[in-house]
Amino acid sequence: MTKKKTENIEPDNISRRELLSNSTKVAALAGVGGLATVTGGTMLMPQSAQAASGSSEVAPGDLDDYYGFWSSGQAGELRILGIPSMRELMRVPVFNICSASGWGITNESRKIMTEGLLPETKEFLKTRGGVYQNGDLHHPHMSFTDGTYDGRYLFMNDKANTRVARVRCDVMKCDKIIEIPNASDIHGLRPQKYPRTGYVFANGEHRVPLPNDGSILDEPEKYHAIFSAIDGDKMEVAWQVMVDGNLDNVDADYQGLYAISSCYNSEGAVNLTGMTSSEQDWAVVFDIKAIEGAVKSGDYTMMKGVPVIDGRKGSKYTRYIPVSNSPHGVNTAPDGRHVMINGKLSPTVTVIDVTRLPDLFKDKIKPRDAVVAEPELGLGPLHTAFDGKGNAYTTLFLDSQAVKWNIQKAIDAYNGKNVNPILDKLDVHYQPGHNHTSMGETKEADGKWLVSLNKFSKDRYINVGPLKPENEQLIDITGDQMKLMHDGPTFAEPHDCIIVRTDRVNPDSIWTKGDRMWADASAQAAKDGITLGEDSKIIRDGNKVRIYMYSVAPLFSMEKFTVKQGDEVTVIISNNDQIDDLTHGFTLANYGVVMEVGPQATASVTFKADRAGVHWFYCQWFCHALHMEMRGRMLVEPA
Ligand code: RUQ
Ligand code: CUA
Repeated sequence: MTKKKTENIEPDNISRRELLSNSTKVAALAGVGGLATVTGGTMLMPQSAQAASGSSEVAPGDLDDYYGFWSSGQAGELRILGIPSMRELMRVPVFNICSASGWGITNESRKIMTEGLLPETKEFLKTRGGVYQNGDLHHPHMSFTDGTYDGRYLFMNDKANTRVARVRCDVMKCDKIIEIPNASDIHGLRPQKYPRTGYVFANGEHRVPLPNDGSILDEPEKYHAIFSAIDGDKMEVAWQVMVDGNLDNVDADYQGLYAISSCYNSEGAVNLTGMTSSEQDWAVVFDIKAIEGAVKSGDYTMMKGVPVIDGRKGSKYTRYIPVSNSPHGVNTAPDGRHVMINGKLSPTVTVIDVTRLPDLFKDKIKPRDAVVAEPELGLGPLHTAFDGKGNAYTTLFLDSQAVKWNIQKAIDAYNGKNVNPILDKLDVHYQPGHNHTSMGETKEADGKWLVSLNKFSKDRYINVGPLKPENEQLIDITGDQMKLMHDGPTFAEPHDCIIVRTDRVNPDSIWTKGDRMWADASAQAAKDGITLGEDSKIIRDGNKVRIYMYSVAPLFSMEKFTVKQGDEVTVIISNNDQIDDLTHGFTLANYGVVMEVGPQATASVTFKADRAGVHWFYCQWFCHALHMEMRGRMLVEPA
């Protein structure tokens, strides 16, 4: 649809950003709602005016109110969008190989991609290029402090190769990737919300034999699914819990006491008919304090260096709350009390009240007594988001709708009152999976924007061939009725996202010299007597050659270097430019070598100089009027 500015008129000569940057004026306007106010001859708009005005337009040069952190599914990267403009701002390579930045090719990225792998995986990858070439990034979530985003890290899962990664929010680069032992295929992932992250909870979705070394094959009754708690500071698995069924999604409470996972395939089957044969599956509740106690007291089995607690049905560390067949999304409401288990195959969402969980663990109540509502919302409920005003927004995959409903009304209806909790339904296009509201998974949910991540775009765009983009829709939720504002096509597959107020994230514009990202290069330079960014030198060490140079637009400090065919060459480049947005690159022609070198950063890459001849290297990041001339030669003497 065409974006238009309506009711509220903004003076042309004052940008919204200028107005909003004056925090005292904005504070003075709190509570003014969607009305424009005239103060001292200047017309001011409160921040909420944008949503209330019925426009999602962010004019050229104006900035967005929120960061959207997007997954990319099987593309393996993290994406950053601006909300409400839905402009894609950046792609952060994580599990994928990136042709622009050299992620997966540079020494720094390859270290991150390999150091957290299990020994057997390192061995397996030896003949496969050393790193995994793909990933399946479903769920990006930010670290929390006291129930809201703290802007330190983003955590995300890789379903394809059983990994969890962390992205530093100061530079928006991945700094850790770990492989999760004992589990298979990490799917659901959420950070601990309180008191802080703390743990990152991660579900191993598929059941496999333990150990999965071929000694057990087609005996599904001996397969297990594993729940993991990762220490988000150290990026190490703290403990694991073995469960019954397949773990799907997970969320944490606001008390720091429980994590809850949806769990399907209570049948323990290995095919579709078997997995969906029973009418009932579970929400599994993990008692974090009790599990920590078990780790202390030794009530676990050590497996691949991780304490694994037996949390199968009947264990004191878990409770299995029966819910209808094949539940999917798990979402804790910002009221700190209600956790939604989305029905998927059932038209219902099951609402669990966390204040009843202590009694459940004491066996004072039955598992189903923790359920306080179960509204019937429509077909295919997958995920639920919140506005912080007591309302929930659930995606209906089969109905292709977003449904807005009231949590209290759903509880009243469950208690026999004759009320309809459903407040509104909106068609989305088409088949929504996840949805997300602005700040919606924190206690600061602000009820402004809802994004519906739709799996199909079908007819919404001009045809680009058999493979169509997905479609993400921006919905204004400030009014009683949801209002569709914007269609945004995206490439495979924006599985999930979070929407974070911009004041929570403060990335640097240039790197800090000596950053730990290139600690290895710094250490090697010190050994070689090199000052990074100052020395331009070739160090030969047997058949290992290290080329130290720096760059200042539009020059590399070396116009040529000579090596011998067969040498193992490491090129280390420090970008001495100190200006915002002045990234250089290093692409070595016909060697498959590329790297990004940000302002004040150092990056390195190692390759075998097995092709003799003249090979130009050039800067692939447009940096200067003479960018095309920013190049040099590698001369490889034939052996
Ligand atoms: S799960 S479409 Cu991979 Cu996020 Cu629900
Ligand atoms: Cu440096 Cu282009």
